[in-house]
Amino acid sequence: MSKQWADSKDGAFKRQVSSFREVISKTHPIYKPAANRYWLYVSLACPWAHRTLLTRSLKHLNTVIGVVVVHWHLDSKGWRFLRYPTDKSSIDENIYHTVSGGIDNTQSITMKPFASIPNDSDRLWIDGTPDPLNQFQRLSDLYLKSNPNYSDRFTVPVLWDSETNTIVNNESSEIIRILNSGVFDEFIKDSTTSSTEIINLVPKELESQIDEFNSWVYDNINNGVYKAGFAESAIAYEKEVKNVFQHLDRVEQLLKSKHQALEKKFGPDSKEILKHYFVLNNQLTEADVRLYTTIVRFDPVYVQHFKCNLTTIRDGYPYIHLWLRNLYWNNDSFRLTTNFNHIKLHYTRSHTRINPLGLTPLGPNPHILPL
Ligand SMILES: N[C@@H](CCC(=O)N[C@@H](CS)C(=O)NCC(=O)O)C(=O)O
Repeated sequence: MSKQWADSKDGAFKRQVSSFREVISKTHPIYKPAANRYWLYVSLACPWAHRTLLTRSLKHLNTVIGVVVVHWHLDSKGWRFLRYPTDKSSIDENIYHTVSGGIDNTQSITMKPFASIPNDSDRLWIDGTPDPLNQFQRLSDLYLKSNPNYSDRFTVPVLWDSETNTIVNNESSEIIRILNSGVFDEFIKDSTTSSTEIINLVPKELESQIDEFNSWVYDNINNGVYKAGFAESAIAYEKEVKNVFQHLDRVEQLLKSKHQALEKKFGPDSKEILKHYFVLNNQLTEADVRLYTTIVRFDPVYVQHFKCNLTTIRDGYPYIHLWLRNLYWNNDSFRLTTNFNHIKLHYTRSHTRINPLGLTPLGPNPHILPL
């Protein structure tokens, strides 16, 4: 199996290519659109899985696509689920359809100090969920059920078909396009939502702009922080960390000119500004979704854990910081799918090569500032 760590001679980190790449569509011979047939297996810590959970929520698919949440601790055998309760009545099916993915997000507020949480903690709906479909113990069971010869890493997210018991797709960028494609719109039960109100995160006329933005953001920011954090030589680390900040500067400039244009249009103190304050075309798109899952982790984790500490978002990037807080505080989907406890515990306890003692830093306090 390939390693999570830097493999190459120059100490640079290379991410593995995903293996399951099917789509769901009316014309697909196997994977037809349906309600309650497809499930997302996610980690609330993982920025790639977070994209899919966020898209599911923004598209009102919480009652159409189920969610299983792995325990935040990634051990030597990979991701695991919580033990399936012996008392089955304690499994409330509805819990799989909540916006935060089956985890009560208010736990973030009432959670114990990090020091008292062991890595094998087993708090149902807090540390993760069981797998209600097959009662599997490990994410690897899904991969091996789909392909007994699978020999790569067992990564989240996974889009799973409960009818054929196979993985449809394990590449987050493709899963979010499937969820956005509209194939599930007819199954949305949310009576307050008409199909015209369902957001299209990749409108045709913006597709090439979104792809172009995603491509440099992925390489230099989303994956850039991993390349800095997993680097195994000072030369590789220094090159990558500078590169991350050069590209954050680029996003900052873009958002600054956006904000200035909106101020001109609506007046400097207008409430309208934040309603249009997104990275592309004054509307919420997939570009915001994909950038958000990295930026929201930046100050709490990437600054210290991945040593991306030339500055913080809150201190060094006022326009990105405003954009981040606007998404988090003004949009339920962003806030409720963000779980700082899973995020902090996962990175600091699972990457023992970076943080051998597994101590979880308490700060920053708060994890995200008010708007
Ligand atoms: N290309 C994948 C990458 C997913 C990925 O790297 N997930 C990480 C968590 S952040 C994972 O599951 N790692 C488990 C492992 O390496 O054992 C995607 O975007 O879907």
